[in-house]
Amino acid sequence: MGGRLVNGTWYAEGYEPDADGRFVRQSSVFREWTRDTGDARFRPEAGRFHLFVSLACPWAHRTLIMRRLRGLDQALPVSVVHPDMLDDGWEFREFPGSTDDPVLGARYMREIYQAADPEFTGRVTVPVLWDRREQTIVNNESRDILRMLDHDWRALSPNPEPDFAPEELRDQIEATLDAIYEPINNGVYKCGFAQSQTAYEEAADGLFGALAYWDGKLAEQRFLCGDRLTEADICLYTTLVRFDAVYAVHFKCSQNRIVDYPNLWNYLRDLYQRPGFGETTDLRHIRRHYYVSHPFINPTQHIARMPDIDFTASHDRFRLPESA
Ligand SMILES: N[C@@H](CCC(=O)N[C@@H](CS)C(=O)NCC(=O)O)C(=O)O
Repeated sequence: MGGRLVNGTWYAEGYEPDADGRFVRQSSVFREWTRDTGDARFRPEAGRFHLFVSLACPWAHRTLIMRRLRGLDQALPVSVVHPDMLDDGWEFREFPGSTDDPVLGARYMREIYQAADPEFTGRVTVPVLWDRREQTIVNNESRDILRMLDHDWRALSPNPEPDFAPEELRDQIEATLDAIYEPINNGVYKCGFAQSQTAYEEAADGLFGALAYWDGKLAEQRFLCGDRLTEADICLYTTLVRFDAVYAVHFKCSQNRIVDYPNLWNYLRDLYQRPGFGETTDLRHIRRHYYVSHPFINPTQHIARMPDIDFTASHDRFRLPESA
């Protein structure tokens, strides 16, 4: 469930829908940028910055994939919150795969926001990119952090290539990121958190319409933007890999499962089996987080069984061309 800081004070509270019962996601507030130029305020440097994530969260997961693809594990340390997000919001507490906070020694993620801005108003979300030098949050928007790690951290990266948002595909990548965001990435939440039947139907129509569209596209091309793996694939992956285990049940995204879409399902296995993807996917954190953290939609907090699906099974995507 989580809560909200109001002028720096914490209140446990759920999500306020719009007048028609629709889930409304707040916009990210910290939007500074790390730049690799001599005069930059936030210049990438090994050990200066710190990434706060949840392994359950699809937004944070995007940044973990790029961090791994760029081999930034040493240069950009990470802290992982406990999967439960209840009245105190995200916490640093013992759980397999979770860590403490070596930066501020915080017990709660909200302390990181309070340290950045004692008067902060808003929800306490992950991912967060923290600057140890200025003791502040640089950015808490996954799409920005993904782009920064892709483009602005190359000098620190043992694998600076390929570019996952190359100039010649940039407009198409931005358009694709926008196209999948509302109906799919945010759409699963809009299904799950809808507070009226109409709001739910609207979200489900958008979601399953978009899944059918991309399943059709992926019949003829290996990736969302053609024959190159891009940031758009990373952003779709983190929703798809959670879908059958969680969203189909917990968020009532029940019309079809991903395994029912031949191209999406093969595409998902293709991505899972690449470096950076499967290895950053923690279904234990994912399943525990969702089923436990939203008692208003799952009051028993029981964790539904893992469906019998195998992300490591062979796939048919090699039939489609891929360029590096
Ligand atoms: N627009 C943000 C969204 C991040 C976000 O909403 N993260 C969720 C976890 S999946 C969160 O921390 N929610 C806490 C809350 O809403 O209280 C991004 O993409 O980084």
